[in-house]
Amino acid sequence: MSADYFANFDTIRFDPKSERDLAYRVYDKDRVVMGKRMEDHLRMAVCFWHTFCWPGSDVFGAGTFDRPWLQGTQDAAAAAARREAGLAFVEKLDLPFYCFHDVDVMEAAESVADFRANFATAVDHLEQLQAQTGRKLLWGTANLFSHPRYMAGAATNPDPEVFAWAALQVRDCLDATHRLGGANYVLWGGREGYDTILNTEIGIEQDNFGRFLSLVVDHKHRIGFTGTILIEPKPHEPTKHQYDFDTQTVYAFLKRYGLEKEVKVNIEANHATLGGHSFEHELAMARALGILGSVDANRGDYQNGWDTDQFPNSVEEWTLAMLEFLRAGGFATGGFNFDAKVRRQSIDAADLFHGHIGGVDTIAQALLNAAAIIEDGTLESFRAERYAAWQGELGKSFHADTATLASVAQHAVDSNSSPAPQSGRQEWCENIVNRARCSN
Ligand code: XUL
Ligand code: CO
Repeated sequence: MSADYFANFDTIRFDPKSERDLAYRVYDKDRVVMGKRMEDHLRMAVCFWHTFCWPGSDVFGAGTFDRPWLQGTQDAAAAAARREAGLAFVEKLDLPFYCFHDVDVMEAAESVADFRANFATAVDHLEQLQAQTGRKLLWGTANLFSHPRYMAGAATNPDPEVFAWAALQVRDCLDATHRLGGANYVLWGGREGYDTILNTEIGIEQDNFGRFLSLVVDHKHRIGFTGTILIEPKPHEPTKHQYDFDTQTVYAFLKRYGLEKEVKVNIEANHATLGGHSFEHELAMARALGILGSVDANRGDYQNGWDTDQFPNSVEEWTLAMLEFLRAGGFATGGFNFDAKVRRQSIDAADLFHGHIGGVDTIAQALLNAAAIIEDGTLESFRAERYAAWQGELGKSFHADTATLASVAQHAVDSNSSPAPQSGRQEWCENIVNRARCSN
């Protein structure tokens, strides 16, 4: 029984004075922060793909992990073992949620009939396991990028037959997510992009992508799914140029196809940094645009340019992100999903715990720091004060329907003076953030 793989591990609990490694030192799920329990703020999830499907392989070498559910071929027994191990692990971590791709939880199948039958078996089993373990589904998603049929994209494939296969997978996976009580449904455009413009018609691909997303949203309403549809931006990898480059690009795409009220973003920390942004920039942009949905929690590596999907471990960086998160009002249906994997040499069962415990405590500490900064109010007052003139008579008059470029320009002519420069006080702001580290 693969669930027994974790039999020697106790459930991970909050125990700040523990002498053992396997305890949360900060994450106290019942602690109330800014009026909400930590567990309800953070809504953390374990992902299937990195933790239960990836064997520890890289482009130079084979898998290094010796896990019972990775033994043998991609058969039904291995898939069932993965499902059991997955839910058992989430329960041991005492986290509320998990996430999956359709292919993560089922055995491989080539024909449509086999694919659907295998996935249906997996969903039945997951439903039982959810009831047994009390764990919930944060989001489901269809893998539209691993199978060779998707090598030239799914919804953006030049071949409509591939578009139909993608529709089949998303329809079935959205139905399954609905049945399992999932809180969201994610679309990461794995190969929705291009490698060379020499063979690519961007206009046709964009229209097909927009059409696909409209059909997904329509299906959501047809089946009565009340969760949120999320797009996960990423600038490149696997394709050279991914269409869902970043939050701002996704918003423009949603606007163009009239979907900006229907779809939000699932922001991934490492995708933000690959796009040349900071993680907090992407969160701030999503907040400004009103489309912050959920977060894939991980980090990249400063010395290389690919998606290393490491566990979050910088409280300093995450404090900046959590400020934006709290200002946005936190999650409605989203959560923090550990889209992160232990390193290839971290082969022990304990390493899976260390990775997740470290990530959970990093985010929990950042939440405490950000809450302390916001509750203290100094930084928030400064920010409000900086823009206060826009609430005054002058600022409002520039937004009045009667204002024209000429009337606004006339104000400068009439006042005939230079605006008084104001310090942006960046270093002082940074000091306020650093001070919060010592206060809780
Ligand atoms: C890929 C990635 C995916 C999505 C789900 O970079 O982040 O795992 O989160 O398809
Ligand atoms: Co992700």
